[in-house]
Amino acid sequence: MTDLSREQLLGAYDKMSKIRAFEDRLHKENTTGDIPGFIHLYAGEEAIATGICEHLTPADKIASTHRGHGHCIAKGSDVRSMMFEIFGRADGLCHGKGGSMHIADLSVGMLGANGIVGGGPPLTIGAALTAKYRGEGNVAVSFTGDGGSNQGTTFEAMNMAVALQLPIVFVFENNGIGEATGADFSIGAKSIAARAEGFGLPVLSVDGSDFFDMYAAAGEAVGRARAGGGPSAIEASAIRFYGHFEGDPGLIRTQEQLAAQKASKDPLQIFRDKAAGTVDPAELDEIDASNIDLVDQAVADARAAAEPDPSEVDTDVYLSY
Ligand SMILES: Cc1ncc(C[n+]2csc(CCOP(=O)(O)OP(=O)(O)O)c2C)c(N)n1
Repeated sequence: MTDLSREQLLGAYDKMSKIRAFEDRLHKENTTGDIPGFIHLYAGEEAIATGICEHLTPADKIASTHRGHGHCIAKGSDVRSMMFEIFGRADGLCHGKGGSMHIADLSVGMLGANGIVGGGPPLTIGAALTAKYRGEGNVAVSFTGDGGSNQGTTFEAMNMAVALQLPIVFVFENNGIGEATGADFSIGAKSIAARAEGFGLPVLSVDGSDFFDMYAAAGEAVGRARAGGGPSAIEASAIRFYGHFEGDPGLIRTQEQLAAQKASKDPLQIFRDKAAGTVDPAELDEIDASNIDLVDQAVADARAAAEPDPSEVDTDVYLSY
């Protein structure tokens, strides 16, 4: 099944379970009206970010999308500081000034969530170029949705990555929908993978609901980049469990369709099924319970914490060189 040790398996499950606990809780918290700004939840896509980030070090850089909490957690950001950030608190990861859609954590190589669909790939090109010139074996990864895969910025980035043979992996998270537009309609060529191949990238198409598939593909692509073998792309299919944003009535699919999708494409359940025999389900239950507690405490602390002082409105915003 995999060459991962039991400890590595538990560590990977812990990340996916943290993402799920975080997102499920935010789904509830958002209804209170106490969270400033929009939030987009990553539940259902946990295996994609985790499968990739298990191959990365803090010196490797990732660029996220507007759906960025899972990428942050998988890259190693502190869940409590993330919750503070999403509640707009002074002690948040970005001192409460980024919120959900611009959350970033340079300490772990997470260059940021991004309100500009297709904004991540060009950012990652910069990081990959830096990595190549420094020659320290670091890599860059961009996460992009099926909608973002149609952006001109993404095309330019893929072309530049191939032309310059950069150490980069383009991960396309194909959840089948961009806001309320089906990928089968918006992708003229009908295949993200074939289009990426057209740019000269080696491409792997995987079930992004399956951590083990994702981990194997990521190992190949990240390994190639790290060894100086150039860029790759991965098209990972998955479903999102919630609406496009919190507050979206989700009319694009019926509750029955969603329930059927969740029953067959739940990354945590797929992990449990595949890891049975290697990992005791009771250990995974304990991980889930401890992550629910962690998030519980993070919400309570964030709610009680101070907002940034108005006098600091323009700090952390501009950078001088
Ligand atoms: C340049 C730009 N165009 C449009 C939007 C509005 N918008 C926000 S999210 C989104 C859909 C993105 O879909 P996808 O890339 O598939 O990611 P998903 O939401 O499915 O994770 C759109 C069109 C935007 N934020 N930026």
